[in-house]
Amino acid sequence: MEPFEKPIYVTRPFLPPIEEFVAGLQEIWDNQWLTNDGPVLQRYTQQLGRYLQTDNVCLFTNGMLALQLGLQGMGIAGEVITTPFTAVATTNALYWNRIRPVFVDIEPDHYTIDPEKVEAAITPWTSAILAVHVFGYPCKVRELADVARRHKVALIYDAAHAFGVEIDGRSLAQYGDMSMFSFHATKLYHSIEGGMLTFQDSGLKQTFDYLKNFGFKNEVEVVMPGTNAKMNEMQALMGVLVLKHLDELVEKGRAIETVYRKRLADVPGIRIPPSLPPNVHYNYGYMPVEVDEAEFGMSRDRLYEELMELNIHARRYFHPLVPDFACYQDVQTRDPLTVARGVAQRILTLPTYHAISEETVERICLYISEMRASADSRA
Ligand code: T4K
Repeated sequence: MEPFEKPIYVTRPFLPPIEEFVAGLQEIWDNQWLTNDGPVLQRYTQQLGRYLQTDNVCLFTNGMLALQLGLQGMGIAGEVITTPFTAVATTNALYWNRIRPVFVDIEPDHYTIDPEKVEAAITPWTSAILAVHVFGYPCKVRELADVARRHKVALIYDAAHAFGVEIDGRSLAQYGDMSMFSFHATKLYHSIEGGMLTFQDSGLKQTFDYLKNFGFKNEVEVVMPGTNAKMNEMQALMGVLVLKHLDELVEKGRAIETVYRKRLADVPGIRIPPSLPPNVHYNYGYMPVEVDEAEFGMSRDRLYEELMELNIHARRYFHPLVPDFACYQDVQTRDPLTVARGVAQRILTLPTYHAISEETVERICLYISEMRASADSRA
């Protein structure tokens, strides 16, 4: 097995033609307006609103701050029921609001929070559910909405991975009370760094605008102790330009996923999450698989290392589980998180992005199946 000459990363950002970015920069130069609700940001906000069919859009410098300020602006406090199988940013957003995370288990197919476990964990102190459309796989939105309604708690989605995902032709932004989308460079759709909140209560817009700009109402009035979480004009420009290419990025991701599914389907010990139902329009931003050590003949970590030797930089998103990080170990968890712990031990996210060739994906799959075969011959 020959290593790849250049590293094959888990993802690479899509960059629009540089001439388009330079033309946009010229406008920013002419405006001499770099941040603080500039004209490019305003145009971008409107564009996103049209795309998502909502006026309730607020942009931030990154997804973590968007979620943190979103929770603050909604007045979420006490306990929030959330998933352990996510990027630590989800839980950190609770931490920065002094909210206690209550971790409950996930469902095994697509790794999203289990609505029955959520309902069982509700207490008088619960103010919200914070669910994650992890890898862009939609949560069980109807079941979660029922639980939230029955118990009168807010339903908030970390949709960091889910820009472009739709159920029944409706963007995931239309579900729940508020959703946060990350536009970080490692996401299928990005604005270099960036974050967006979408929400149902239009009254929140003003609060979010205050919170991301120190709490300023005007030059002489500060109405709440906000922070600085504004998106700048260069980020907005990148967001505008990448948006034009979203459909091609999704289509490319779909083609790559098809190759992985075909080539890995018969490799014993490699499990690919089931295809999503036809009413879901997926964005193909991630390619997670699970490695069953007994069946594959090699642990997930060993496979990760062997791939690294071949210059294939797969990632173990999301291992360790958030409650297992040192800084969260004193958070009491009643749920043993059996499914999440198993998934975190087995998960491996394989490279997928617009510029990866199908030949490269074929070669990655071939190496994985050869490793399985050599594990067999050693046995
Ligand atoms: N909620 C969830 C569920 C999230 O996953 C995240 C972020 C957030 C909230 C918070 O959203 P943001 O505040 O980030 O908007 C990455 C990202 O930094 C992070 O955005 C993301 N989740 C997390 C899952 O992944 P790392 O540590 O894996 O990134 P890094 O630097 O190792 O990059 C991964 C690979 O991408 C590299 O091996 C090479 C490639 N890469 C990366 C960058 C930055 C490039 O080719 N070019 C680049 O510019 O965290």
